[in-house]
Amino acid sequence: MAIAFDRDRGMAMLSLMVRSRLFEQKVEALFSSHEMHGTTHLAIGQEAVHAGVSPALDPDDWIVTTHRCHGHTLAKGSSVEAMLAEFFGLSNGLAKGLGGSMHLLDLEHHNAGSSAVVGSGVALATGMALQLKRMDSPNLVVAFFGDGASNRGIVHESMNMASIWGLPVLFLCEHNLYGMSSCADEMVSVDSIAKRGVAYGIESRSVDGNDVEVVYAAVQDAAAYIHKEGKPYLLETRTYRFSGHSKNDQRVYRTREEERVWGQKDPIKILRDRMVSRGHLTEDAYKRLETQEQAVLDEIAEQLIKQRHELTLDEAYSYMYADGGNR
Ligand SMILES: Cc1ncc(C[n+]2csc(CCOP(=O)(O)OP(=O)(O)O)c2C)c(N)n1
Repeated sequence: MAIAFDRDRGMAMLSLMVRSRLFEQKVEALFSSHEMHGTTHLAIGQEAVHAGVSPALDPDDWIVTTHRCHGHTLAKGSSVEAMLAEFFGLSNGLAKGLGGSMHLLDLEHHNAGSSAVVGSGVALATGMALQLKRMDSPNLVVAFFGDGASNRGIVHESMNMASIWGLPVLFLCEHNLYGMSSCADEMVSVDSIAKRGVAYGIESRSVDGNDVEVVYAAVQDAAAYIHKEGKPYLLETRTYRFSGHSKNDQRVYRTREEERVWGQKDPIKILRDRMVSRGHLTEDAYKRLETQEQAVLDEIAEQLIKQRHELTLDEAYSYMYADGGNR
């Protein structure tokens, strides 16, 4: 069952989704203009999943994200500045500039980070949930993963263990139809990844991942189940990444028509239109919101560009080892 956000919650969620979209568009522009280096994975189009998960949970619940982690990290409370600083390789970045776009972690905000090894975060989250249970903690861990990752052995092993040990894990599948260039229809043995929960005795459900009110309510229901039953839960969110898999992806494996159809289900547009029809927002107020978010983002990026410098090996060692690497 979806819930209807009141005006304040709706504005908070819309702001978060717009910030996430503009952040990623900015990152894309900075990579294209070679202001930023390395690679990046954008989740433009998947903002309703990001906004619908962490804000629906207790701030002390943990998340373990994926290589496509910008939106999850913003939604968990990290600052735009600390994230962008990380992308620029600066020591005030979330991983002291050593990780870049794919390795964001923020322990202060209960974000245990992400890894480039697809599916590996699910095992980390399951281990964390075991420790939370041993500590009698009231909190849970969200294990984000994609449709592609759902085929990995480590994900299946983690679900089995979480089930037999009754661990507080919310397995959160972000089904965006593709794993790199592979369409899930050809790569996943079931038409809904939620069905895989049955094999492990895990309660599961599939919901519209482009509707933030639906995701938010489903996450709250899942958390209530985890706490009441002392068991994990698998939630599949069906969505679509408008962007390519990573930098320079020309998206030759799918049609522009498919993109157009999904474009009509833009998660930001869905919430915006709903708020306008409820009398909670005007078109002008929406434009002001976008303009303000863009101005803040541009200002932060401009300041950070001025701070850029080459990280020396000595600096890197001093961040990585307590004794500076003893070199
Ligand atoms: C263990 C492992 N195998 C393969 C890759 C290469 N790889 C990077 S992203 C990706 C696709 C992952 O798809 P999915 O889990 O659906 O997440 P999405 O990229 O759609 O968010 C693959 C295969 C990797 N990084 N790690």
